[in-house]
Amino acid sequence: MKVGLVGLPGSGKSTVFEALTGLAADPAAQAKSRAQVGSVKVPDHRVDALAALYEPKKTTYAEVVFSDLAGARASAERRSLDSSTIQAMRDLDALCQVLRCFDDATAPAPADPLAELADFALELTIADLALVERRLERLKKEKGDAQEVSALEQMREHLESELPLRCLELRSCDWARFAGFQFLTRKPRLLVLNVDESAAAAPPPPEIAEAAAQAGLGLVCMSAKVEAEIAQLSLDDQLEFLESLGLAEPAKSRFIVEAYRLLDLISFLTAGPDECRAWTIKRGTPALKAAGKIHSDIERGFIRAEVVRWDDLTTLGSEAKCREAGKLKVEGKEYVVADGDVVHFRFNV
Ligand SMILES: Nc1nc2c(ncn2[C@@H]2O[C@H](COP(=O)(O)OP(=O)(O)O)[C@@H](O)[C@H]2O)c(=O)[nH]1
Ligand SMILES: [Mg+2]
Repeated sequence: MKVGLVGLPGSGKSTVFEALTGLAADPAAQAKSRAQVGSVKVPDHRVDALAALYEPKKTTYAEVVFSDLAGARASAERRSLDSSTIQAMRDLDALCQVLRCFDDATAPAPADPLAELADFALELTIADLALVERRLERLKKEKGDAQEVSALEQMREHLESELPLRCLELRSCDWARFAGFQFLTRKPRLLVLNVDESAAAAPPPPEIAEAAAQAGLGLVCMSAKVEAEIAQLSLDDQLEFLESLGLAEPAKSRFIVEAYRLLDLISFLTAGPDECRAWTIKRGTPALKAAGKIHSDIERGFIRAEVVRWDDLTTLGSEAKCREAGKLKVEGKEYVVADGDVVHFRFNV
């Protein structure tokens, strides 16, 4: 899963990146306006419990890859995004928009997260509209498919009313047909409200929570500066620092929970003396496809999936005990894998 940090310059993207990945901003990447990439292990108490049971050689958490899109520069008169940033955003699974909600003496204006949100939404809309118009022109010249033309005209009208494509139902074709366009206003978007240190533990301001809910966007509140400092500490010191701020966990954990919810992702697990591991899949994935996530050979030679719930396994202590207790299910290709399933795939090699 690739998540990109986007937003206006000075909103705190690089600081959020540091808070999430523990990696400091790389000035060389920034100077070349290149995206900096870092991954975050997804904290998972189920993996920890399985590792305590099996004492495996290796413990592997799921990972989310973040990129800090350093190229997002504003022009002086209009806070517009450059074309390389827009292109980089199209390749992402989700956009995480950082909004400045702290006062910064060096910033050109006081914090106005609602205006930032509206400006940025408009930028995404304009970028998608340009794409739709270019395609329409091409199709008209080439006398292209009438259904596609009609769908694109519907999109144009919708975007011209400043509405995101996320909330458009097409009349003449399926959205799948337009997957290659990577429309920005259809991407899941998570808002990160970057607040002042003094508000690190406060709930988000109600007007922003309301705007996020109305736009159908996820919202996480954090003070990136504080969280970036926390990320540099040892685990013990982290807990102490968090407690002194009135926080129960680092923003990273809340952030990842929100990102999973937004993208409708879940984790299934594999466990044994060699490795205990979490795997990320989309909710609703059948066992056969989940097997392919581990290895294409397992998908190809799939025989069956033996499934136990992680808490049954850690309570009862072994797969054999789960089988005796009737807690082990034998499932076929079509079985829809659930969050927290521990799966043992049987397959032909
Ligand atoms: N007071 C305060 N300053 C912050 C916070 N987050 C970022 N900054 C500062 O704001 C400036 C811009 O942050 P940066 O992460 O470089 O923004 P970017 O342009 O979006 O990557 C830097 O001087 C940061 O130190 C925060 O939560 N509180
Ligand atoms: Mg930056």
